Amino acid sequence: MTADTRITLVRGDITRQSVDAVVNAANSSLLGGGGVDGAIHRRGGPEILAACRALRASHYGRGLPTGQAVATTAGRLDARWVIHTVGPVFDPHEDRSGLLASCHRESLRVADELGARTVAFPAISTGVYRWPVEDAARIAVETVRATATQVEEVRFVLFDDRAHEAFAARVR
Ligand code: AR6
Repeated sequence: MTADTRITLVRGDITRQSVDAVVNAANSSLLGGGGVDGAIHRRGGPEILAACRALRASHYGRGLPTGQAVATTAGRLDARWVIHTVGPVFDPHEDRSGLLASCHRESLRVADELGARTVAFPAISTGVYRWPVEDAARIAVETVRATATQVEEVRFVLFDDRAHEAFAARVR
């Protein structure tokens, strides 16, 4: 981040945020799933899935690799773009924290390319992908702080109290 970047926290639903870009905790198929991904596609409507399918056909026939990020329209969300990134599945026997950091760094890089100034992130990998939320919060906040970006507000949108507390402990 730069001196002008603010990190803010909200407890709530990421699909209800008014921001330039919403980050999606996707999977490499880009074809939707449960959790945040399901919620974004449900509320954002079929335009997002159509854009994901087009991206698959043009660039990601083998899927979007873990740690990378790519943008589509935000459909009916109150945002201009959805930035899809693929978090790592937590593995207690292998340190994949570099990939989780990469999701945040790459999402901010894509946001900068788009000119997005406000970006909402969910707690990537902490649901279906089982990453312990306290550790994910540490990685997410440290990575945002270490990344040079033109984004003015990075808003972490946390779905439950535990995630909110984990992020609050890192941002305070
Ligand atoms: N707004 C904000 N946060 C949410 C919302 C919401 N509407 N819904 C869930 N969360 P997950 P992952 C929280 O499982 O672990 C999908 O099937 C949730 O409580 O969405 O990266 C994809 O297609 C948790 O803290 O993402 C992939 O297959 C966090 O968002 C896979 O899940 C992330 O949970 C990705 O797993």
